[in-house]
Amino acid sequence: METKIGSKINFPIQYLFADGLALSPHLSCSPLEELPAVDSKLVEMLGQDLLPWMDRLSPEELNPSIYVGLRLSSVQAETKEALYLHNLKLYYQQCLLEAGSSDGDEDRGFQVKPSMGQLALYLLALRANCEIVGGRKGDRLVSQLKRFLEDEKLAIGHNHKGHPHTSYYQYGLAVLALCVHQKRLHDSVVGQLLHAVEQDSPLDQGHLSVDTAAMAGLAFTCLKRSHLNPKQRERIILAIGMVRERVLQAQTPEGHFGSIYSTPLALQFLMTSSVPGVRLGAVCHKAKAALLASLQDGAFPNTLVLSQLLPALNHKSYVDLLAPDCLAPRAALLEPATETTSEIQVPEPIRVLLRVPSLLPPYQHSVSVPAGSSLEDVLKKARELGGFTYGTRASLSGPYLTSVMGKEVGEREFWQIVQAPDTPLLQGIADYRPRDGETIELRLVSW
Ligand code: B12
Repeated sequence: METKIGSKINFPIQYLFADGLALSPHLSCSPLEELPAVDSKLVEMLGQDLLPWMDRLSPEELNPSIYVGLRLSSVQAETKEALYLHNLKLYYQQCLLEAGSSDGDEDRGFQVKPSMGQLALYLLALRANCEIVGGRKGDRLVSQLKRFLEDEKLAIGHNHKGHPHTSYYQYGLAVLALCVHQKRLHDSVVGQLLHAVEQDSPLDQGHLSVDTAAMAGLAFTCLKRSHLNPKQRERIILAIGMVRERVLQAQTPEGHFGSIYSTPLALQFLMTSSVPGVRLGAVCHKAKAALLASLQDGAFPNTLVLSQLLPALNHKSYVDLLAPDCLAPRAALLEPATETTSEIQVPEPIRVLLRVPSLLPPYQHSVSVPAGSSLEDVLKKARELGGFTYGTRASLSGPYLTSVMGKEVGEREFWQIVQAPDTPLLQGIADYRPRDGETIELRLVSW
């Protein structure tokens, strides 16, 4: 079973806002802004949550995003960081070697090859250590990523009617990763991402998620600053404005951009996107306040999202990897003290109704689990009871549900997790903890 991080963070809310942050309209998203003292305490606690993950060095658990998040944060894991990067290098370079010499023999060595997005995150990790890819190994990595992007460009097609094999999120991530290493992409490759953003009308709800838009915005900002595609400059500047508008329009009354979990990337993007005459301070501040309130409720147990949040709390974004500051002082993280509980409390049992309406015959069963169990525990219990099966795939966000009752997802389909009657969950099976009496539906949907 997955071990989860993120014990509830018990900051008194008045402490979080002790310096009057909540009311200051002057706090901008500018990276030049002084880091408020309250943030450094918070960052330290969040960084500590990442520490146990730095010890997980098996190929399935290595996550370049964690490394990038820490390097762009104000905290450091000292020797663990170097060891982690070393293992990332061993794994990714080995994968590339295998890819180069596989001769179609897919089964040798690593079971699952890194996706375009994972390779891109690895490139970001190298840059976070102030490395510029070069040499034979580096060139192979860059060529591989460029090939991936060319394939995606073709999959979308000249008429833009197709879809990337992965997603526009990974497309943006790959453009960004090559950009921070100053690797030029053909205008037509950048053009496909520009087109996706240009066609995404916020008035029409927008088909790109806030995360995807923010990732594209970070990629465009990098391209703008690096002058890598001068012929596209005007279009890039306009697209940055469109992304900004899309992200700002997605702000909820509480202050999040999209959902709580897309706010970290949205903030990273907005911090890079200061415009003369446009004050983003108040909106960004509201978002930050909403995030802090959510943290207070222990709402950030997912490592991947934490790794996207840490840079934002340090007023940094992935675009800073264009010129990373590897000498910036960062506070050393201390291993969290292990809690000793004297009494072993047996949690009350709760009942969760699990439904799979998409299949014939539909499945419906009430499952009893101890209070505090994850949805994954519910699925396991249902499987033990018989009549229910499911499968998962490891991902950087945790276990991703890929099949239910033997039904594997097809292209551009996924098993959506919904709290009945109609609320898609904001967390995956490992992180979400259902309450007593709740009904969870697994729906096969297209995306
Ligand atoms: C694209 C995307 C999707 C696509 C993935 C399909 C595809 N071919 O790309 C679709 C639309 C299907 C999807 C589904 C879901 N997603 Co989604 N997704 C993303 C997005 C925008 C990018 C992921 C990515 O490519 N990362 C980069 C690559 C390199 O990393 P990777 O690990 O190899 O990527 C894989 C996983 O991320 C996996 N995946 C995608 N979403 C999720 C969610 C969870 C919880 C898990 C474990 C895995 C997972 O699919 C990726 C492609 O294989 C992220 C945004 C973000 N900030 O990370 C949200 C994000 C990860 N998704 C999220 C959520 C909540 C979901 C759902 C649980 C929604 C739901 N109610 O059903 C489902 C997953 C259900 C399941 N079956 O387990 C949240 C997770 C928040 C959290 N607390 O961890 C994010 C952060 C969005 C957000 N801001 O709220 N997602």
